Amino acid sequence: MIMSTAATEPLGRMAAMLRIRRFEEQCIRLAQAGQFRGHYHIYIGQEATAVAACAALVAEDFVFTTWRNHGHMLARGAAPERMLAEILGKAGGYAGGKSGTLHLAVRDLGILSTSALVGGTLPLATGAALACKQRGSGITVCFFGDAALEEGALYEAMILASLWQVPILFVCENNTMPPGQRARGQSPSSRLPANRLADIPEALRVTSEEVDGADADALNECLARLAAQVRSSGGPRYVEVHSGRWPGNFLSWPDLPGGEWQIAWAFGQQSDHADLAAWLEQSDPLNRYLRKLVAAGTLDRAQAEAMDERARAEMAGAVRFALDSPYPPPDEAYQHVYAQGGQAR
Ligand SMILES: Cc1ncc(C[n+]2csc(CCOP(=O)(O)OP(=O)(O)O)c2C)c(N)n1
Ligand SMILES: [Mg+2]
Repeated sequence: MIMSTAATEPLGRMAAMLRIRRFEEQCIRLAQAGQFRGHYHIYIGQEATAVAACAALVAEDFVFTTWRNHGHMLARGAAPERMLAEILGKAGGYAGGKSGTLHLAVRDLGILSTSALVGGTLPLATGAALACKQRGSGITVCFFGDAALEEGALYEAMILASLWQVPILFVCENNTMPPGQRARGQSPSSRLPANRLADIPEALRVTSEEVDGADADALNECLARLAAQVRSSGGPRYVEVHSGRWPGNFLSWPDLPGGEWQIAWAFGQQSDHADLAAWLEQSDPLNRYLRKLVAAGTLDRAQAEAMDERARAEMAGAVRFALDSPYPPPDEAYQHVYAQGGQAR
């Protein structure tokens, strides 16, 4: 069942963003404490995109995502404790501990796949959109990073989506930074000869537009409108979301420069970490949205603190569940690995 976190009202969207922020911080803490190994990726700074996109979906729709998948899954209604247990490789996780962060999926929520391949999600999502067309209902949302535009799979998928006119919303999350502003060790920007990446889908007759990833209301309006167009026209749409890259977003080893997000930062106090302070001001959708809601009188500091307390408590509970969950027994290692005659065994 889809949970009510696919919020459409301002306070619901704020709460949904906060849940993602607090989940991701716990994830970093668990990784740094050695509770799980391998690389992982964090969605801090892009929360408003997942929340807006998932608010536009209904139960029968499909979601495809990448290694930066935690926010998409939470916004779609996945249970944080089962996600964290999966990330820790525990039996209580969505795939019994076999998928880890890089292959999280929840079929009942229509989250059919996380692809850890750059661009890998696009052909799968286009296939699901073709399935939506054939059954006559539902749409597919496909999230991917800006580097996917350097992959042939993206062009193949987008050409087919355009030729076949399938109901898919392509969401390119461009979190690139100009080289001069990028902290040492961060991912390079995509390198493409197009001046404007959003021109590329237009050339394939996929209508595209751009939106500011730090503006939660603009995202909400844009993604609701595009999802409605996909639903009514049955054809593809494309959006490029521009997000300022969060300073902790180091390749596969995220960190929390300046510590966990503080509500006080939205109420005039400044972080002592200079990069973080600048990012909070210009690019953080959460900080900016909280400030906006307070200025509009939609909520006050006490209400914001109570909302944050609920998010923190929920994620602390998720951590306890994940840590308490046992590892799967070794004799299950070969179960659910191979498919035979349509059945996993
Ligand atoms: C086909 C392929 N090539 C290389 C990689 C290694 N890789 C993992 S993430 C990444 C950068 C992706 O950048 P982007 O799509 O912009 O997403 P971001 O991580 O910035 O959100 C690369 C090159 C991969 N996973 N798959
Ligand atoms: Mg990127």
